[in-house]
Amino acid sequence: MATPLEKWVEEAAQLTTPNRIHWCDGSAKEREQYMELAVREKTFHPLNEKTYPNCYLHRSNPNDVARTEHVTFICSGKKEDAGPTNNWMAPKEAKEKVSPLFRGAMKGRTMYVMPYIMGPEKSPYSKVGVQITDSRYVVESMRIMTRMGKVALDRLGSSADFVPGLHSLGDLNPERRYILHFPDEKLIWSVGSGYGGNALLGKKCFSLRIASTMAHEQGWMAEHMLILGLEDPSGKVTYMAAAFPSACGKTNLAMMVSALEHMGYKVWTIGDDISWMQIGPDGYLHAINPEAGCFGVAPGTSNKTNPNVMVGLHRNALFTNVGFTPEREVWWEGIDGEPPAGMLDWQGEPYDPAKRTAAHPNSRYTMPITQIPCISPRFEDPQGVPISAFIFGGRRARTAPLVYEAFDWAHGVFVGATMGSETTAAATGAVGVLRRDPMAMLPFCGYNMADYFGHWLAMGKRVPHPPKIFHVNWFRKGPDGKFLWPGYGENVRVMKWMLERIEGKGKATETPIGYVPTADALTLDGLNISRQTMEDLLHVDPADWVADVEDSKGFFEKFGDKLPAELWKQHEQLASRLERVAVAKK
Ligand code: GTP
Ligand code: SPV
Ligand code: MN
Repeated sequence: MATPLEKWVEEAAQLTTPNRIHWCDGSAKEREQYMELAVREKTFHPLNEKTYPNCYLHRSNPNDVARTEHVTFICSGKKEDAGPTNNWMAPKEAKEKVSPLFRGAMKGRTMYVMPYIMGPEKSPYSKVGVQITDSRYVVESMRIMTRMGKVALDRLGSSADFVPGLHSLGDLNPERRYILHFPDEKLIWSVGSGYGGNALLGKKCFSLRIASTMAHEQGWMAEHMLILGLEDPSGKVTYMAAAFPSACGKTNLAMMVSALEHMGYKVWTIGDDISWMQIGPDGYLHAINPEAGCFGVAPGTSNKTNPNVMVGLHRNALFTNVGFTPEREVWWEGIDGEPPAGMLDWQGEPYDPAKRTAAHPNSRYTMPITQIPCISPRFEDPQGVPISAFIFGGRRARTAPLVYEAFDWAHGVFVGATMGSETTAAATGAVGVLRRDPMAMLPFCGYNMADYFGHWLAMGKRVPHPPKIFHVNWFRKGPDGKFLWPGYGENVRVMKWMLERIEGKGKATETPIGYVPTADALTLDGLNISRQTMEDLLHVDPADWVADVEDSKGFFEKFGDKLPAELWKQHEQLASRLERVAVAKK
């Protein structure tokens, strides 16, 4: 008798009518065979065998270079369950509308069936997904990003407990592009795009949008968070998870080479984008990284900013939409040095700075995360790692100080819920516009965000040892428009202060928005930064914050009666603390 998986694959084949069906086993031999085909058809271009062994360049359709949030839908039974921050379509209507785009879409092509595990192979917290696709780029990306193939099929057996994801490139027309999530069925449909977050369905679609609905139903958390361990001079490792919006520094923080390594502070990476967390037997939230790879922003990555990544991506890596040199090496803005002569830009044309950048601003590398030198020895730990701190953050040219600590869990949830960040190239649309992006989940929460806030508040009550909550801003600018803080490896100085706060030490001033480090609380040895700049970085300007409170009020109002009363209470309390400061000043 056919298994639920076989039945679903059969249905998908009837709809898309491929020439043949291939079940991916995830083996090295399979990769080799596919790569040969993919190179022949120019989906991939092999890089220099000496300097980048087993690495390939891919150029996507220029209209398909980032996530497209306007065509991403949550197809819950009721509109209210998707909430005011998601696009919604009724499930039946969505299927009627999008089925025709899948009909016959794989004619003359191969359908690949990829079973995959999100999470360590042996972890009880891991989950199985199966993606169908007609894109070899997607197959090779999923091979890196997940535990794909036989290993997943073995785990699944004949069970129906998997998240199906149907994907086809379609005709790559943005007018016929849809990314649909059916939270009731735990099903994903994606058509018309080959881009990462739209097409690698294990990533944002499953591990965040669908998983967040599962987590809500089952009492755990699926978050857009990196996971790292900070080792102190005694060798003790404290684990933290941080939620920053897309292209706001998760990968870089997770893999940083600590500027305080000589003092014994070192960072170990567990994950750089997504965290699944359950309450462990020790009363801490335990986090696993569902992914096996890293899909990172290329521009700005260099031996200076992120040497760990630079080591990692010299083998078995894919590069998407970066520059290509005559030596068959990759190049992007910020990699260091002058643009090499004779380079092709990301569209495959001779590089001309007057025309376009060498690499697309959202160009990416894809590599097995275990290739970075700082991968944590607990990366595969089935029980995950206990989390002592949550860090929220975003790009704020002003307003938010370098770091502050929330007063308690409920206040921390408020801090996360009112997070603001200037938009980036990771999604299509304007760049640099301030938008509210709660917990960095605005584009990734699979249900009504008001209920999501309620879930966060409830989790705080259920977790015996909830993480402390912090907020950071590496992107504050001075009047000259330049970043005030050097960032990258220097961010460990801020993490060290957090560690001290977790341990009940670390000096702080109480401000209306939370605890801010005193001017002398951060270890600044070896860093050439003026006292004035530090004061500017840590400054809490009441006028800016009054404006911010006003803006977050408008955001909260979108949720109507559904917004938890606790968040309105926090909002009023912040407003009155700011008021008090203003009165005291007069
Ligand atoms: P996604 O993968 O899209 O979710 O992005 P991310 O959050 O992982 O961001 P990533 O670490 O890739 O950084 C995005 C951009 O911000 C890159 O161009 C980095 O060079 C830059 N960046 C990262 N950390 C810092 C920092 O501490 N300071 C400054 N100024 N820039 C940073
Ligand atoms: C993001 O945009 O947050 C990314 C890239 O990490 S993608 O996987 O495309 O979502
Ligand atoms: Mn990243």
